[in-house]
Amino acid sequence: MVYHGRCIRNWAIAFKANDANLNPMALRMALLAMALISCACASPDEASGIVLRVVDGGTFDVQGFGLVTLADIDVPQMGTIEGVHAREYALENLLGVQVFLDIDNGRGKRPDGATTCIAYLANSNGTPNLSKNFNRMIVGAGFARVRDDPGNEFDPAKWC
Ligand SMILES: [Ca+2]
Repeated sequence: MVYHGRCIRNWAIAFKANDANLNPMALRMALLAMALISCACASPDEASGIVLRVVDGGTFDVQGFGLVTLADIDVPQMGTIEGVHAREYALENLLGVQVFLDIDNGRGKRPDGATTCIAYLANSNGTPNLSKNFNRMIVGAGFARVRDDPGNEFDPAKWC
């Protein structure tokens, strides 16, 4: 919830800076700044590690961190053909690669030991790639669907 507050403050600053000469170009720049700031408000650097094991399309093990469950998505269960396909998509994109995690800080681990997160893939230089939000990617690829859990700190409507 903290980063939402920071977003609002940053937006206010962006608008204030353009108050003096509000014209269509300035407005467009302000809107662009808002879009960029909105993406920057994610916290992809709370944890990072290599994915060692993929349990299913929405659950995997990260080296040095533990079990991750992806926030706000509904993934078909293993034992169904859809579940197998979702896991295959996760295997192709996650196994053996570095991920950056935005952790749901409001809750601890689930009873099964998994931590609710948004996972970002890495840029080629090893920094988090905010345009590669894996929660959004697996939905976009058709292997899962959005199911917002209002009890966590994330809002799928704001995914980059
Ligand atoms: Ca967080």
